[in-house]
Amino acid sequence: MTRVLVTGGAGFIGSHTVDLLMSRGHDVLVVDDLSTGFKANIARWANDPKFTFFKADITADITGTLDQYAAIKGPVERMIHFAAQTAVPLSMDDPVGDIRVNVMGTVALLEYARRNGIEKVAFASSSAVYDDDAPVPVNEESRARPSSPYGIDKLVIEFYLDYYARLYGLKYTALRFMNVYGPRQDPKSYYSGVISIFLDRAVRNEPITIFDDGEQTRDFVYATDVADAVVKSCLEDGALGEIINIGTGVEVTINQTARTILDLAKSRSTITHAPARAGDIRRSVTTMDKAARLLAFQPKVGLREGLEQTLAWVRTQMIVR
Ligand code: UD2
Repeated sequence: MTRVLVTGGAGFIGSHTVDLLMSRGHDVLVVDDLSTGFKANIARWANDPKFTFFKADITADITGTLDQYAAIKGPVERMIHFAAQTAVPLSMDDPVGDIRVNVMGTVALLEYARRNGIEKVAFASSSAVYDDDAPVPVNEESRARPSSPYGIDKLVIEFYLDYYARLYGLKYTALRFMNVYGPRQDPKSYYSGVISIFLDRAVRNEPITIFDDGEQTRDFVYATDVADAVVKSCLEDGALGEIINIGTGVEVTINQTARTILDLAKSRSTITHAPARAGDIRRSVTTMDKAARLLAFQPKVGLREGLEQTLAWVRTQMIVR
């Protein structure tokens, strides 16, 4: 059993990763400032002796926190790094603030990792690093040319990981996520994922807005499948120094996605169209070869099943409100 630090572990994808690690008996330390994560996402583990939560910001010095944990449990052995400012539009509004959290916060963690002999780091990167004109399907060799400070941050961190690997022998795997969806994705901000927004509107029978003609495509991957890839890349010693796309390889239009959601929810929501969102890419889907070859990664949850499960969760949230 391994002691794993999960930064951003109270967030959407982070908490699914924590669930998987805990269910396999690992000792998990979550560091999260709860800026976009929720304690409710990890509440089920609160009384488990193998679970520790520290509310802390990665840009503050968390060395003391990690040392405190090490004194009680033993040193952190592996790290999964999710903590970040994840909103693309916010990164455009405040690129300096974005670097502070995403780049400087990460480099501080990498310094901790190499000074304390952390065995391996798994990093949550993004398909936002790719050129908007990348070939379809996109693969890991496609040109990286981010269209946002957020995408630049993720690419810069990949370079830092490579630097730490070469200079200090730090082991790592970076995963570039496609469009992740599932329970716990917050629909309430203007940069929320499209599926979380559509499901939220559908259960309330409120109109949904499709930008452009709706024939733009995405590769939607379910959160527990992403958690599976992350845990593999953290705990297995393969895929060293590799960058791997995590998606499904299935390209779906926004129109199809909307129709499936309205159908599953038996919703009376109407669909309205609005002009294309600035900077939206037209088609996005990944090849799966590298994830299959290096991580034996195979997504288990198809879109319809994933939408059903997410819908069930959205309904439980309506009762709570
Ligand atoms: C995703 C990531 C983003 C960044 C980017 C890189 C999510 C939530 N966002 O943005 O972080 O990595 O990829 O390219 O994964 N749409 C509608 N109606 C709505 C909302 C969205 O039609 O109410 C459309 C939108 O125009 C787009 C598609 O749905 O064509 C997906 O939008 P999104 O915001 O969920 O994700 P995306 O791919 O723009």
